[in-house]
Amino acid sequence: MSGLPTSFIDSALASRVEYEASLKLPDAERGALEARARAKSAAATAKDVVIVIPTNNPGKILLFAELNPALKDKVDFKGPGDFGGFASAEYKKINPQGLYPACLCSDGLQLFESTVIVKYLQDKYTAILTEPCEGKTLEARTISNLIVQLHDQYISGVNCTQAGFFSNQSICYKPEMSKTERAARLADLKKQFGTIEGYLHASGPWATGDALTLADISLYPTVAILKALGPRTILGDPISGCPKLEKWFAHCDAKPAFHSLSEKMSAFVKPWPMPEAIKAAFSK
Ligand SMILES: N[C@@H](CCC(=O)N[C@@H](CS)C(=O)NCC(=O)O)C(=O)O
Repeated sequence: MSGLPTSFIDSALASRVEYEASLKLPDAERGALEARARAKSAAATAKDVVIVIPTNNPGKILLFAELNPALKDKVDFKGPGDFGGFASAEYKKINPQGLYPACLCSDGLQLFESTVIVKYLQDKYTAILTEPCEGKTLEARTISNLIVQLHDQYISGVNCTQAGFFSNQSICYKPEMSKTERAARLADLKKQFGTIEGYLHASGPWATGDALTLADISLYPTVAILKALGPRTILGDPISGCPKLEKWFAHCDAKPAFHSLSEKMSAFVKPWPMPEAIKAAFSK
């Protein structure tokens, strides 16, 4: 078989013992062994690639990376254009839901769902994180999990990918939604923020107390994007009437990593014509 290494120096195998043992194998098996070892060593040096658009669900990963500068050497961010464009067949091979974000991990895993991806990075890179976003107490970690769940299930996520199904947050930008559904989702969105208000730490400054958690990383991008969209349409200020959320948001927004994400998302949604069109149609 051509292309087989003729010495240990040329081999991808990790030790001389392994290399010498491989010489006793048939060529095809040796070739496969060398190929696996080459792939492993390439993956060991490769970065994770997270595919994003500048909106709130991918925003939690962008924010986590911004808060943990050492991740710059470990994670690259790419956009839809690098994978065949929005909802392309190529992208759907990575994320069958056709939604953003997704992650091509350096170890070969392919992931989607923003919370799964952020937890993967949190777990994989524990040793180099300066802001691990993990609560210090059982209570903080558990309330953080609850807020993330409320956020992902009842505010930002759509749990059916067939046409005509929507998340609560999309009342601001999906014109196809019926008026009845939009009114119900508007009430529910307010209710969910009210529920989160009840679980927010009384004195903060972060969602669950004195340390950043995934609750902050998940909630901030959503409140920020809805603060940009809401006043243009039927929502208004998404957290009006929630004083703890208002105080928490101001605390986050004063931090450059948070504010710069908010600015990126605001610039992305600024040209959208949908919010005003929805408002006009809703009042008819
Ligand atoms: N539960 C998913 C939600 C993903 C999601 O809805 N992403 C939005 C961006 S914020 C999206 O891809 N929207 C594109 C579309 O609706 O066509 C997650 O957390 O990753």
